[in-house]
Amino acid sequence: MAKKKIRVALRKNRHNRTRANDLTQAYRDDAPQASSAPTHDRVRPKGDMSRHRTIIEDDASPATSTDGADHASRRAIDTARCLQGRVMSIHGSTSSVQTADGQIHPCQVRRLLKTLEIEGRSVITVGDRVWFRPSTGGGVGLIEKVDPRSGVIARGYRHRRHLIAANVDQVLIVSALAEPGLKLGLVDRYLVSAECGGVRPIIVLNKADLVDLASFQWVVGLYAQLGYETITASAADRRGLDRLGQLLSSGVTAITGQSGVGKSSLLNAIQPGLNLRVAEVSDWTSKGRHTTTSAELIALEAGGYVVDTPGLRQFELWGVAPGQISEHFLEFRAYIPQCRFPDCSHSHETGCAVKEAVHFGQIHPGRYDSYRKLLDQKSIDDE
Ligand SMILES: Nc1nc2c(ncn2[C@@H]2O[C@H](COP(=O)(O)OP(=O)(O)OP(=O)(O)O)[C@@H](O)[C@H]2O)c(=O)[nH]1
Ligand SMILES: [Mg+2]
Ligand SMILES: [Zn+2]
Repeated sequence: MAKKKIRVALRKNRHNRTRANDLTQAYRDDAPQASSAPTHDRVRPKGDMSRHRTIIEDDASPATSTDGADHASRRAIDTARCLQGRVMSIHGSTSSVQTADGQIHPCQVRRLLKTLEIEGRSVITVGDRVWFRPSTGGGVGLIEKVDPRSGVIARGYRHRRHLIAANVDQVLIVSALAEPGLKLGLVDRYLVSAECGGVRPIIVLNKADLVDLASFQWVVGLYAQLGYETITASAADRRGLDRLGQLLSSGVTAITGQSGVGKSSLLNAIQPGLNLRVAEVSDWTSKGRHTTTSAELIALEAGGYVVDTPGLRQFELWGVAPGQISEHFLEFRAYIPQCRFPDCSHSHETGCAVKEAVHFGQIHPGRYDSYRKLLDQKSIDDE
């Protein structure tokens, strides 16, 4: 196999305090910690920048993107000395890695892998499949390699990628019909994000016990017509829970949605005894709640794994060029080839078939509105 030398900066793991790279902390702060990583910008001796180390890696496996894990996945390791497992949770610099026999091994990321960190972000995330050298004598294992990922849940925050979970098969996009009220712009944003990450989206309209459902039938119709499974649910009256339980019983499912929409409550209702923390009072109006503070992979009794994610206050799309956003609005597809200009952005152009379809009621104006907000990179505040 062809080998390639790559140069890695040494300063990354020499100067950063490990504690500052704590993902859990990032969630607690309600913002990915990369945004608070001025430690990189500290004044350094000039020669410091040139401190590099050369490592040899396989040159054969595909690089799907430029992030640290993909680099990490291309590293050659001595698999005979390693075990394979799945990252269940990350607390500080220690990850819990589960092997096929169900055992949990506390592991740290090998220092050489840490050098591939980008902006202080850990190279691993919950759901990653990793190879690690088990500890001898009760210590921690060392993660040597991360397998290539499929199905990622990621969002942007202050122009950086915040990876929440990897190797996810489907995502429940949970919104509350009331307390807090439905924000379809946010649903559309999560939908585009799921499609981009290669994860099947399922829409959950939650807290159905609080509203008259008749006035929301059009929402169910709108998304069902686009081919998205749309479930009305309530932890309070157990509506929709059978179907959700069924969906969750295989593969890995992530649960996303703004804070307070009842994600943890739904999981607790589906599997009594799970005891995920939920907000004690329905104080969805108060800011900075965020009861769930870090992502964690949970094995369900009925089979399948779930990742309960914390709702983030701001959610930017990540990894989608403006020109690609329209591809993820499925109902636009039929009209796009009829636009006068081949590079039509469906915003200001004359002869735009998409805008015409909105005008004639073939495309829902709310969906077009969501598209325009995403195109303009306007953040939809989830407060
Ligand atoms: N009426 C009603 N209230 C609900 C329902 N589900 C959850 N709640 C209430 O909504 C509040 C928030 O629920 P959580 O489950 O903590 O919400 P979450 O989405 O996990 O929130 P974060 O962890 O902050 O992202 C709690 O006070 C729940 O009791 C429901 O089906 N009906
Ligand atoms: Mg929660
Ligand atoms: Zn157009």
